[in-house]
Amino acid sequence: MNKSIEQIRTEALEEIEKAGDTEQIKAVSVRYIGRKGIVTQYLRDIAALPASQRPEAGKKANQTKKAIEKAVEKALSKLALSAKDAADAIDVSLPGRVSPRGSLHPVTRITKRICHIFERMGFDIAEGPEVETDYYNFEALNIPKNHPARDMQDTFYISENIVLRTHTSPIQVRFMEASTPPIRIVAPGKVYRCDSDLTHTPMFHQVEGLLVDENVSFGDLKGLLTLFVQQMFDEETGLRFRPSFFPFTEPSAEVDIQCVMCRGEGCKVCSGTGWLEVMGCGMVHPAVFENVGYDTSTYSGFAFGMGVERIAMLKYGINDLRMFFESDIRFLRQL
Ligand code: 2NL
Repeated sequence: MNKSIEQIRTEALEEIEKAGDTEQIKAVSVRYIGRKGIVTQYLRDIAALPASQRPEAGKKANQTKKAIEKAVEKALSKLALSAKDAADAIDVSLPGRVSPRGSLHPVTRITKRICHIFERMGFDIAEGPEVETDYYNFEALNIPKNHPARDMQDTFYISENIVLRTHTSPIQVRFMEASTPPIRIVAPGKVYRCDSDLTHTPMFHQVEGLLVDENVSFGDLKGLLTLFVQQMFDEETGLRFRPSFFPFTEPSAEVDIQCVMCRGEGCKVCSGTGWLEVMGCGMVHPAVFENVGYDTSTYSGFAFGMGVERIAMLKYGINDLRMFFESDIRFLRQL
């Protein structure tokens, strides 16, 4: 026994204090209170002391052993706690987790853009039901009972008198019924036709427009649609009005714009004609005004309608209509 028990105790506690990991703490523990440890040995050696010294020496050695045990235990649990803290800690140097951001569908974007151009010219947005009565979808629009558009082959019938609207015109009929001129509205929305092939989907999108006031002329219609085409495509885009027919307008016209691909030279997109059909229009038929109770000697008006997918295809240079409906994220991200 060349070292005092106090000295042994001080050294042991110092070593435990310095031990950096579990391994080192355990090694210190073994060295002092293991089977052949310094304190263990010390306890054994007490037997050789004179009887008078044994109780005092034994007491001190046992206290030392207990103190070391406690210190080891404390050091180990402190280490375990700091390991847990490290595991829970936030590493501020890691790159952030990026959550994918959504965006508007190209059809929605083009719809908004079309509407916005007319809104800036004083038009309001009007909406209405997609499930319509035969009256609002056909009858009020001067589409007679025997008209091919009314055929089951072309229209989705819910029942004898209820259909999925085939155009957004019924919105405008409802709007006229509920108000008095002057009226300036655009009516965007989904429309349905019993048709499905390369260039037709059973559901597509339309924007129609209606202006009713006193002394509205076909010249006003031409002026408005010219401004629209120049803002939707570009200032340089030429347009022409070709005579056409719709039951709800008279006279009626198709609007063609100079081909956006070849600028009117003639190419695959415009089938060599240099022109692309973009919408239909005309002066509101007197029969439609009569159906909504407007005095045709006071009021006149014009209306127009366009397919949003068609405009979107021309704007984005897409040749397959089905791309809009497949929800392929790679396609949608490109636009
Ligand atoms: C097209 C042609 C058109 C209208 C829609 C309309 C609405 C009312 C009265 C008269 Cl309430 N007309 N709408 C007029 C002419 C053409 O759409 O090709 N759409 C895709």
